[in-house]
Amino acid sequence: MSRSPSPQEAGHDDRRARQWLAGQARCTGTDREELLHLGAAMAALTAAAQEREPVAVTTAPVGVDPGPAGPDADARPIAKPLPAALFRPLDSNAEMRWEAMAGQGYVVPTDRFFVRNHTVTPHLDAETWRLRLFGTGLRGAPTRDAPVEFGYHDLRRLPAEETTALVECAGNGRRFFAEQQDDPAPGVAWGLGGVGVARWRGVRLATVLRLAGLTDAAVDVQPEGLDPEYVTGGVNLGRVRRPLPVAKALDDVLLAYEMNGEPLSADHGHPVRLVVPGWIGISSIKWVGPVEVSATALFSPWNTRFYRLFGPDHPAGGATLAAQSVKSAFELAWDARLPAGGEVLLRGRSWSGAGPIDRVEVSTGDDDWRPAELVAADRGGPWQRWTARWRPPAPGRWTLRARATDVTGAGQPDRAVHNDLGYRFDGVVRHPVTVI
Ligand SMILES: Nc1nc2c(c(=O)[nH]1)N[C@H]1C(S)=C(S)[C@@H](COP(=O)(O)O)O[C@H]1N2
Ligand SMILES: [Mo]
Repeated sequence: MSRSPSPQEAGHDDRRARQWLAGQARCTGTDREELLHLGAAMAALTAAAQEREPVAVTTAPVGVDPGPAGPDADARPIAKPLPAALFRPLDSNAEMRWEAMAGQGYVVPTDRFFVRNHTVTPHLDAETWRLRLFGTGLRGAPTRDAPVEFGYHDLRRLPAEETTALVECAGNGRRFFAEQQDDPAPGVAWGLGGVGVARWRGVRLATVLRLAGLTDAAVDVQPEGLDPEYVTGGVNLGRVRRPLPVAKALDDVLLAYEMNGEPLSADHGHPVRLVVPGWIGISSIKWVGPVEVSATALFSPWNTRFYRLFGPDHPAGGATLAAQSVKSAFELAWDARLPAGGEVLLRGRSWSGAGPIDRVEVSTGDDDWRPAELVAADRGGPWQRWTARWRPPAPGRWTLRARATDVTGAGQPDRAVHNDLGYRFDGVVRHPVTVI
């Protein structure tokens, strides 16, 4: 589960921001002559591409959702059960309770994996679903209405890959800006449960892009979700979408159709989603349908308005959200009750978007920091389990703290740096417990 070095989102976004300011952003019109020229070449190229690819037939069952037909037929924003022992609901989202990970293995079981929905979970039929690639960065499919298409079974026949990757919402931990720093930020009030690690299986986006006729001119790849369009403040911003630079798209990005050994469930992107290892959760577009591949830079509200760092501590126009920050969580309920008079084994996990965790320290009192014991098998992976022994000196209220440092040397400060939209909380969280 090692993570190969991949293009840094920060560099990409900064380049895009400069191009944007310089007025190089794509305008919507398509050159008619180019369209006709490329359109003629498309059919031949698509046919040739399909012949080239070795076909490994699989007999895996198709995960057809039993729910009602049509994207908006189900009024509930989240389809799976949200038992109070596993989740804290937050509007159309649900965060995992960290005590739900106590006694679990490395990955988060799908029944307790957090859900982040801008609108509602759609119920899509894998049999009629299509991945539709188009754009000026493809040979022969310049426009949205004449895409290169792949069906679910087409993807299943392509070479499969499996990766263990972490998905975390950029706003995870936002609640603590208000609770610990008296600096509230608008948006979903995540505790630390907007994160999860799963085993994802699918086909590399690179494989599909090459089959679709990717050219050397391609710059950005923008997947779009098939969930309802996102309306905020009375403005329809269209489908959830965010561009990726082509270098990242060709690196380690997966078009996933399985999560933890099962076909993707409705809430997590059935039939197919992107998994973009190391990048903030919004990059991993669920229910992907159209994919624009462009020879010029692409922009969406999800990389210009949202998921940027705004505020006095950041450049005018905002800074990119690069890899996720360092965080640590105890596998304990908030206000957990722990038994007095004996030794308690505290368990937790730490993670960082910038690289594997190198060390973790735990405090149970006034700055009595001591090293936690790391689970050796997790070294180098997307998160790190750890344990620490504690003998509570007396009954009463205690505050537990954990702080991690990743291999790049990034750690967790006592106070996270402010940004207006409350992303990237990396402060040390004060976790209250009662010893009885
Ligand atoms: N189409 C679509 N994709 C989406 C979203 C969405 O609302 N619509 N939410 C994004 C965000 S903000 C996050 S954090 C992850 C969450 O993935 P999960 O719900 O499987 O945990 O999905 C991303 N992909
Ligand atoms: Mo997110």
